[in-house]
Amino acid sequence: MIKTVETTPYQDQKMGTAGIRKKVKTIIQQNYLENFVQSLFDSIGGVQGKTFVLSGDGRYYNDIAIQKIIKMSAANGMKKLIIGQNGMLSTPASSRILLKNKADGGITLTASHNPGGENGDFGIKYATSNGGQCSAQISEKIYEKTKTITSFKTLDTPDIDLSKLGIQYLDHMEIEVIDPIKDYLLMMEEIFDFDAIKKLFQSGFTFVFDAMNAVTGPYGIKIFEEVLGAPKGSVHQAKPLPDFGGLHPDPNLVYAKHLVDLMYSDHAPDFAGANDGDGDRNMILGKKFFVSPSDSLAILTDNYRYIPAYKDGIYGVAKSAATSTAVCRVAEKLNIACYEVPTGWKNFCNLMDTNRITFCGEESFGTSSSHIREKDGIWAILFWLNIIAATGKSVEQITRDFWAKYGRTYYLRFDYDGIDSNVADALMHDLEENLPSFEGKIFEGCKVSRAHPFVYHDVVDGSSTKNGLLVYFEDGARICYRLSGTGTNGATLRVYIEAYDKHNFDLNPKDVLKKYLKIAALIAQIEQRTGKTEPDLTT
Ligand code: G16
Repeated sequence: MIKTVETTPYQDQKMGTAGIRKKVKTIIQQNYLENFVQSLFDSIGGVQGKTFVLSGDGRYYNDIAIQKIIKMSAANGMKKLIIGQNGMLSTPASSRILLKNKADGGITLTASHNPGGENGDFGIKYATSNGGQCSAQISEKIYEKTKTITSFKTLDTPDIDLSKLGIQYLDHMEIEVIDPIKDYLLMMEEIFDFDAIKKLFQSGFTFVFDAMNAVTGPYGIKIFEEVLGAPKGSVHQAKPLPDFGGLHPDPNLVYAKHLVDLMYSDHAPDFAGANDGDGDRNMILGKKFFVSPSDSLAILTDNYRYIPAYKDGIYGVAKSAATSTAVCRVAEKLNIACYEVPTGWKNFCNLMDTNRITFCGEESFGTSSSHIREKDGIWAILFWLNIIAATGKSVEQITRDFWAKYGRTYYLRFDYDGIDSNVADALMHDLEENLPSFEGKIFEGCKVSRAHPFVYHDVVDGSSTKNGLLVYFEDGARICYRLSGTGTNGATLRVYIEAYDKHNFDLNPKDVLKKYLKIAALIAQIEQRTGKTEPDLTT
């Protein structure tokens, strides 16, 4: 029985870098989720006769939200929903399922790398038929709709059993509950040399995959342990938990410190990889060795020929403006295009759809290729394993060879968290105004060569986006400032700094970048405006 429920709009349902992301206590307000979902449906011309992929990363409220959306989908005339068993799919698997089934859209319930649980975050990512997250223009349309919505449609019906694989019906809508891993595994087998990786494990190569108690645990067990033969127990924190076991499921040096500690101990295995809450981010570590995400993108690109799916050649590459320029040097050598786009994976999708790029990546621990339209944590780990299997070299050796060939780009991101949004906006606004006045000036002995906002002109759809402010130095160093689009607690100012060194590869990145951090704080007046004398987080 279709019910039309009257509702009043919320005014804070603007989507950020990747969908809408809020504290759980915000999302569970009366009709909050329903308002957003109905606005989404309405702003894309309804869902009558359409097929969607619907799932989540299993975080707190996933089970309740998914039932609400199933009922709303049926009431709005959706033809079919494809759902991962128990309502769960990783973000990359969801993109794969969407593309494989030529679905019209996808909804992923996740706040990605943000903490889960009752006091954590929840979110909704919306993907269009190309498998990638919707454009800023569509997000804007949805937001406009949320501000005036007056009713939504749902069904008065019991919950659907999502533990059972197969097809069932709700009213006229087909619901197909699928194995969340099968298609994703098939795709990975098509891309990588699984036999070579199996031999690597047979040779006694030791390995840890840390799923951070999040969605990719079962994928890790199946792919690394059962199919590739990594010893049982190689996958750590493998059971997806609604609160990620209290972890902040962001695989970086700070939030995956337990893994970093293991890799810098005397019991370190040969390799460790970790994924985030929804499985799109990755971290790569060797024995007593960390690979920065910007370097990882560059190294994978430089070694593409070892991977069966790419061995015949790749199109160009792309990185977000905030990501280091390491991959640009590889692209130059390979004589392929290197694009620089605003932060947000959706900005790579047009380039992939038009065969301009094969690989892309971001400093925020995301790397992937055109096999899907999302970043892919397990893909990145398999890529590294495949290179190791093909070359017989360690993570450290592969990285050192890379530095020897191209020089080392020292890179770190410094985050200033929990700033009042008005203060943060004013800081960015004034800094942008002042940028031209820095050109030619010398700070701490470093001369600014250029300083300007990063403006991207999409070569495919002609749209323009401004995202971040850039300051370049004559010595090759660079500072990028931008405000995070994924936080739920005030504003986060991110300061990304890189410095290039052709000869010295063993310096401490913090030492190398110290003077640029000082300059960054000085020219943006960070302390005067925020009261912060140092960043809250360095990754
Ligand atoms: C999302 C996007 C990424 C982007 C990141 C940036 O990541 O999908 O493409 O790099 O946000 O976050 P921020 O705006 O906070 O710097 P995820 O993993 O949260 O989906």
